[in-house]
Amino acid sequence: MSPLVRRAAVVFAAGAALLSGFAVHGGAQAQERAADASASVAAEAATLREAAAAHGKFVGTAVADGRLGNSTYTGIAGSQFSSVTAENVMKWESIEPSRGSFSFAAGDRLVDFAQSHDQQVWGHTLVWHSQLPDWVRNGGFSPAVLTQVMNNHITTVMDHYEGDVAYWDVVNEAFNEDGSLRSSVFSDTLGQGFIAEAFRTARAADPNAKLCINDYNTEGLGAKSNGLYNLVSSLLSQGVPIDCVGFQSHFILDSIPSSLQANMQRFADLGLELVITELDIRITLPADSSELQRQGQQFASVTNTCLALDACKGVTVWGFGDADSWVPGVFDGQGAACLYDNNYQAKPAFDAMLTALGGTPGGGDPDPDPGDPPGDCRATYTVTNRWNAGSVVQVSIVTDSALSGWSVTFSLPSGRITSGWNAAYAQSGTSVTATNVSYNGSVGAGGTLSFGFQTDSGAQYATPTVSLNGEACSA
Ligand code: G2I
Repeated sequence: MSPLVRRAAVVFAAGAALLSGFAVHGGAQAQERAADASASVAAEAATLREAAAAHGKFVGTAVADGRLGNSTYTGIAGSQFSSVTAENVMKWESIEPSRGSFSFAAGDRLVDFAQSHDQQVWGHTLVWHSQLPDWVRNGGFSPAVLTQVMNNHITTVMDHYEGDVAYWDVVNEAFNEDGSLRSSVFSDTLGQGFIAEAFRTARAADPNAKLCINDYNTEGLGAKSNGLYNLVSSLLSQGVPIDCVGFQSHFILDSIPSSLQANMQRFADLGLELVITELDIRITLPADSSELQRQGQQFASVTNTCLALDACKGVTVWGFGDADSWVPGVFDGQGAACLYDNNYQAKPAFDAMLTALGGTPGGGDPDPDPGDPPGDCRATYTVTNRWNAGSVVQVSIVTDSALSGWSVTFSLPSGRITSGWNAAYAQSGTSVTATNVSYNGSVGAGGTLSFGFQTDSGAQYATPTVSLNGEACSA
């Protein structure tokens, strides 16, 4: 999409925000009408983004570039979220892998995805000690040259995405746990002044983008958040253009800081916008159902904290599917940190977050695919493995309507099901009925259900018609 068209999309989003602000501030009657309208929208909302929009907030997700070809993934990313953050592709090592040579293709893919789904783009991240190419980290640059290298990176990237990216994490993870400044090529060479320099350069590059400082373990009151608070207060008093603070919120089950709201409030009192930028809640595996329920309550409580603060503009989760999460790769034996499970089935956390936003799990029917009649479904029936006396089949169905409980029927012309997963199976002659199990019965509108099984036959046969709750799905 051309930069001009992209710019128009952001201007439109800003206009919509202004309009809703006007309604809320336009006198008591208008205020009541707006509140009524919000309440009824939220009551019917079956998606996170609709429910959040009724409060004037966004709900975002990190997006993994490598998943943009997976339609289950893009279906959820596009329908549930109103903001997207590049999980990796806008980081320095991806965008300027060698000095002065910029590679925007992957970031542009995300911007195009966002624009085709009416989403905001959150830029992540300009100045960070990690995922920083060696030519910067070990470049041995003098302070003057490193300043020029940093400013050139900020300016070139922000110019490219000007009008497309609403918020930038300008400086990421600058603090140690004790609240002191982290050692990095930037702080070691330029001192703390690199932070003010980065923000001033960013403001000049794109005066309309909101500029944020983002960190982890700064969510509750404590030494690290004190360090951040003191620095941000002092920079603001010097006129450094900082607009917002990102609280990453990579939490551990049962350890959400009790001072989250009090801490966020003191930053709000500085006049800043606040955002939960990378929420996930990890569990020691395997997660049992009581842990998954508690995880849901904790996603809801973080969401409620954002709802309680006018300054909090939104909540972004760091990926929505457990299969895509960074957690298991970094914390041995931990995972299940997201809203959806490994098969993109909504977990209790999804329902809890939606409910906290005032939406109704399984409610409403905001047909995500308006070309199709409501209630429509599309099925994929894939034989993933076949040998002389056996086969493995995976079935996935995208449903336009929300489901609370499902039953899928098809015929298996040859052989019998010997084992299966993610459904309960009954077979009578050639007819098979697969029914949801306890954890995957509720599927939001636009969501996907999937299950699989093994048979004792290696025969080849044409793909059968698959029906969902009595209605034949298209293939
Ligand atoms: O570590 C979790 C997040 C903490 N805050 C800043 C975020 O940017 C960070 O995200 C993670 C990504 O989720 C990972 O996907 O940042 C990691 C790098 O620090 C990302 O991991 C990297 C792997 O380490 C690389 O091996 C891999 O090549 O992802 C790269 C791209 O897939």
